Amino acid sequence: MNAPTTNKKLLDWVAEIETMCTPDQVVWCDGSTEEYDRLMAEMVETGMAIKLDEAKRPNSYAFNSDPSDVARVESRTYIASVKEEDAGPTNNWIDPNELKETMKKLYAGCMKGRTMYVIPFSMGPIGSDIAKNAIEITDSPYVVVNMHIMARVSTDVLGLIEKTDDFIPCLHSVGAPLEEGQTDSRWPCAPLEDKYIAHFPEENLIWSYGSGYGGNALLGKKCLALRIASAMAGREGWMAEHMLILRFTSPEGKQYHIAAAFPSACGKTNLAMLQSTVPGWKVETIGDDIAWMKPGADGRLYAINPEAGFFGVAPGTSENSNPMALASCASDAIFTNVVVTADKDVWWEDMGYDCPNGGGIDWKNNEWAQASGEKGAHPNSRFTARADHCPVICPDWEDPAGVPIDIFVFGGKRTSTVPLVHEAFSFDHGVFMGATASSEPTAAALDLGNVSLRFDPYAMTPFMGYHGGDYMQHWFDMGEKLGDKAPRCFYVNWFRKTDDGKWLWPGFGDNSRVLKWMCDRVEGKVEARETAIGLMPIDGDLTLEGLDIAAEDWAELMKVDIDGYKKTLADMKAYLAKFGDKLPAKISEQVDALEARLNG
Ligand code: O2Y
Ligand code: MN
Repeated sequence: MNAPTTNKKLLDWVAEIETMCTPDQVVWCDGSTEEYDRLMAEMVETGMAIKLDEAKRPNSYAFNSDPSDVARVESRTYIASVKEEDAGPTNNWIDPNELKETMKKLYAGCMKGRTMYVIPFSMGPIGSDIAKNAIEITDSPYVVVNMHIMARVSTDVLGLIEKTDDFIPCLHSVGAPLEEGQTDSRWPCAPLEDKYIAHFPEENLIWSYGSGYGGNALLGKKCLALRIASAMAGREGWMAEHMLILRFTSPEGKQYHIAAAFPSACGKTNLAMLQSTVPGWKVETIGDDIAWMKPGADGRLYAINPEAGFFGVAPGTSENSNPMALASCASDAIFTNVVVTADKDVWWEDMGYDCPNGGGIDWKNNEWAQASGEKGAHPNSRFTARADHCPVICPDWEDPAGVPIDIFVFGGKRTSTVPLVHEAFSFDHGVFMGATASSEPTAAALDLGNVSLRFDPYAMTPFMGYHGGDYMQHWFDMGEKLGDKAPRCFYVNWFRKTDDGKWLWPGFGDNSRVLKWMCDRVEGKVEARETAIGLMPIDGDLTLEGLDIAAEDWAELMKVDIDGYKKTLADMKAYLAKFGDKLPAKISEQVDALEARLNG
């Protein structure tokens, strides 16, 4: 196909990659339904995709990855800033020239026997002030179809690139060239030691090699919308955060916009689509994973969701936990590493019912029986669903101006110590709460090893595109810029357990009770009690009506565990020391203040 652009910068880059990677052909993508259907048909033909039953799951497909390629690989993810000190202690660093030399050797001829797709896409509504235009080059048709759902793939983006001469180049290869006559594997990828997920923040450039999975390969998501965007935002005075965005509307019609940061697989998608149990209050979804936020003309902070779809964790998604996510993937969806049932539908663990017919084809592409006790779906298996298929999508989710944020929520998965909810004394205290958020690790990262507690500033540890200390300082700077219009900050923990392992808080829809208390605080409708860690609900203000919670369980959820916090404080100090002299003085002041309060 003739290139559908005359932009020299883009044509030169595509030609340079073609010369290096030597694909059999180059295809410029247009984001059309015809293109999606054609690629799916080709992948069904080669056996990479399974077409699901049209009556049960219209226009939907399942894929199984290679067992070695099932999640983001943090150990192979690099921030290749010019100076090592600019990558900071949370990132792997290699000198950019050295990394490019290494990767160029891998890229040489890597698309032999394959098609090179050129995907024009926008993160954020096309043409929005805060959106970014980008091009992903990939040799994976699976990536193309997922990008169709997760980003805005369109030739309109090429029109904007013609005008602005500006785009973010993202290069991806599965790293598995095909020799003449060689049959392709079902899920081509490279061994771990050849995988590189590389970011060059000073050049706004992404190079990914060797993995076809999720965040490693759909480069608009974690690579662009978080790692590269956070570096851009730090330079330009805006924010790119690992946050869901929701609208919470009161019975009187007052809207509150909440942005919440939780580490991977801690229930962001569930919270974003929550069904409120507080009478008259409703949640509408704006985004489930990433927020881009800029101060608006009125001095408030406005947020957009740069994505167009959800790449949600399948296991645990059920009519009970998240009916809206299930509805989002009822049709036009892609499933990766789930069970394909005998009647060609999908199933995963904790879907709320047993696998129909007792089994199917598991994520490793083998016959599988649920009775075997083995997991049928990979714990990090995913659905890719269109955001506009979510029944509770907010009517303004694509407003290019974004929505004004009232509340920031931080949190993590802590089975002990951290109470259900507390509020920051000030925005700076909130920045500290975000910087010292901690969680017990999950399945979304392949290679964290045996870690019991992970400090995870702003849930951004794997996604900060520059030094974490500078990143924290950027939060303080944003607070200064926003002044009294800065969002109010809260910290939640939905995951407390009793000593015998029982959940203390019902979670899911009942989390709306906690959100309602936050809104009441913003409105000045309720007072709070001052504790060593922050402001907490006065009994009776956080409605428990209709809930069957024992008084001692509620007391436990509302308790400030001073000894537990003293231990966390010691771990926190050791963690913060990693940021060296880049640790903002305001963080140290907050540590001292917390220590004094805990000892007071
Ligand atoms: O394992 C992957 O590649 C997906 S990771 C992911 C996907 C959607 C939303 N968030 C995440 C994450 O790791 O935070
Ligand atoms: Mn995420």
